[in-house]
Amino acid sequence: MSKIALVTGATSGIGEATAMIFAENGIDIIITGRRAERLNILKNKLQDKNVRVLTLCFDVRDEGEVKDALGNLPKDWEEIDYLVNNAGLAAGLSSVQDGDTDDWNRMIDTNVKGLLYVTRAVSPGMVERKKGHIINIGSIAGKEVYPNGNVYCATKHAVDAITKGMRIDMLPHNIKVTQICPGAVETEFSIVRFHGDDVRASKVYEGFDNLVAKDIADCIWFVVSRASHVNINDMVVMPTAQASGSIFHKK
Ligand code: NDP
Ligand code: 8X3
Repeated sequence: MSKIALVTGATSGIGEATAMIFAENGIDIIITGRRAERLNILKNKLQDKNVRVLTLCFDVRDEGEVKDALGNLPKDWEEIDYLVNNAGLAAGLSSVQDGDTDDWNRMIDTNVKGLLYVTRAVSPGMVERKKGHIINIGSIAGKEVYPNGNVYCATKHAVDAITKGMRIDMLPHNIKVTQICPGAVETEFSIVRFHGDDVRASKVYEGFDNLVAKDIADCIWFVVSRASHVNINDMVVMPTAQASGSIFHKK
């Protein structure tokens, strides 16, 4: 029987590329996000790879929606092998004294609480079956703090801590837990961060070779395709031209 992966935030960027690499490797795939139309378009592309695809449209911030979607999976989709907690965002880039509390709530609710709600719904099945692999998408922003990154960095530091905690909790149950921490990847991330200002967003990636979503999807595939006794705990992946959250070598 083929394995099953669930990727949150598959309507764009890293999640979409990850769904594709799973499909290319014969993994049946549950794709989630809030944009139903994009999920359907992606479903068609993934099915071309001859795998089964289930779309689930929900907001990870809404505990009820998460429970509803993941607590009522069709029988032949229940046994999830890989959970990729990818859905997330940055909103705004400003000092704490100038920060927008709506932005803060969006980031905390999505990046921290959303990841927890999804994991709470999926992990008991893994524990029961004594197998599974959870991959959390952290960030370089979860390893250090950069100017005006305050709350986004805090949410990714939380992902870092939650990942370590999960690994301890899952240890007796034979479940692998990995964190992948990318540097700058050009996706819709900066457009979302700057509230739709795509000119400002594109400037983030000017003057150096940024990562692309497939670079991170390749890393995710690497970690899930190791032998059963090997777990990659943590992976920090940067563009060659990026040394830290805020130090870039730009042409
Ligand atoms: P994108 O904006 O391209 O993709 C984000 C995805 O998250 C979308 O599919 C979006 O789907 C989903 N999402 C956002 N909010 C919610 C929500 N409330 N409920 C459900 N799904 C949601 O960005 P990336 O691909 O770059 O980001 C993916 C992850 O990678 C994030 O966790 C981000 O923090 C992290 N990351 C990104 C880096 C980068 O430089 N790009 C670097 C380090 C980490 P929809 O809008 O349809 O709901
Ligand atoms: C996303 C990339 O540069 O904002 O996590 O930390 S960055």
